[in-house]
Amino acid sequence: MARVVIVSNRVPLPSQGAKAGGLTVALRDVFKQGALWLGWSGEIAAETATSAKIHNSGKLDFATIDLSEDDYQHFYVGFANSALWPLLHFQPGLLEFDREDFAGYLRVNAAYAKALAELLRPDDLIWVHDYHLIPLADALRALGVKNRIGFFLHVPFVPASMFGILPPAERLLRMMCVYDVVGFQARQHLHDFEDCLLSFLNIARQSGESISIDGRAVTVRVMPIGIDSRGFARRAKKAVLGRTAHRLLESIAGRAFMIGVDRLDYSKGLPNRFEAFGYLLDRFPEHRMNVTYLQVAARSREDVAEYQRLKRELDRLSGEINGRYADFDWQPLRYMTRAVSRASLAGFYRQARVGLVTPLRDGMNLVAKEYVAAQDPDDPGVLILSRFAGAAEELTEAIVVNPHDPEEITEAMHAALTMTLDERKDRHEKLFGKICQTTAVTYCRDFLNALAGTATSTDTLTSQ
Ligand code: GDG
Repeated sequence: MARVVIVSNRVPLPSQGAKAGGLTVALRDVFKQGALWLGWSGEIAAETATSAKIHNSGKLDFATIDLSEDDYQHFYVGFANSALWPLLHFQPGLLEFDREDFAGYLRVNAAYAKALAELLRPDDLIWVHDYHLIPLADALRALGVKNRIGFFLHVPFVPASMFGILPPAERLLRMMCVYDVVGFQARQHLHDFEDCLLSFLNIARQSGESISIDGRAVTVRVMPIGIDSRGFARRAKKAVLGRTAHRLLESIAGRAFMIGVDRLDYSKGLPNRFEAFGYLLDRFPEHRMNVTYLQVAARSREDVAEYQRLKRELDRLSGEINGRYADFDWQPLRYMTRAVSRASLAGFYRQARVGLVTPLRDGMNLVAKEYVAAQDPDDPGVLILSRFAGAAEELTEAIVVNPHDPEEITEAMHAALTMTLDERKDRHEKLFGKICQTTAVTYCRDFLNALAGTATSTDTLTSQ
């Protein structure tokens, strides 16, 4: 059986403890059968390494490379997170393009390729993740690597009119076409990718899931990421009996409880959500003293200036809302920028009458799925979901909102807080059914089957 080699920007090294992050969470349970995972160590060194350090960890070997400060700044802070991330989240106003950053991006991808090429076996299946690594297949092919290589984009893709803003748009698009398989979270992202192919390269999909470029076939497919829904449901059921959940329950003192869990990122729509909560207390006085909203917003990418601005904005908004509405024994908005443990999170979701997931754009958004999985089917909470999260293509029984309209979010909060038990149960049953259909396992299996060239069979992963 072919070995699976995963490449992503960061690797979930057990010695560094679990970090918040969608990819880590989705893949953790699946690759128990032996695999290699290569990525950045998280360490800065004098020089970027072109040979990896190997960390043996049971069946899963990790290979890491250190980056130089200069490469970290140009590749990670610069091109990946100050150009590609804002653009792919429809924020061209935040895009900062710099040729030196792009050169750093190509240089680091070449270093990853060199480090990986030394470790490859001829029949390895190489699965590359996310926007940091678009040029990797091109860099590997330049070194003579012949293995099958697939790419999955965790974030959205954008239409040609938006992608074209990026100076090296066409070059990046060509690099995506070097892969054998390119996977997207949602139909809309694939549609926008095809729009770019047509506009920039004059390539149209003929039939099925293949495009033809320079005499090669590239499989392009929607493969939505999922979670271990039943496992997460069990975890939540247990967590709610634990000490942390008990402390939360005591502190909310019988009030309705709403939760949001997001990395502190401008794509997650947090200022609008906070504003919407302020309007809720303004417009619907019956909720004053009767609802508590907890926003867990773990800090991320603090080296990028825009993230520091966002934090200041949220500090201001939360202070304003609490200053205006709090009473001596009630704080309406609890906002924390520390991460909480995964077990605590599962219990918190289950205790929440409303799950707030209102990103301005999101590839998928796993929090939406975790919230649904964690609910008590006999007394479930209500998911409020942005129409611009990839998850909205599947989770249509949520209350779906436009996250750019805080008042629409307010109305959704009111509807969720006053929804009948029958309606909550009905919506939850359908949503839970859906997240059990598309799971972390089906996602990995679909991708690896496509990569192995056995797109319709289901045995690639299970027979490992
Ligand atoms: C990218 C795409 C796509 C968050 N805070 C804490 C914590 N988390 C966990 C959540 C969830 C994960 O992190 C976040 O995943 P998301 O999917 O919501 O978002 P991104 O990190 O932006 O991920 C996204 C994803 O990749 C996967 O393809 O869905 O669209 O942007 O699992 O629970 N976990 C803990 N403490 C926290 O404070 N333990």
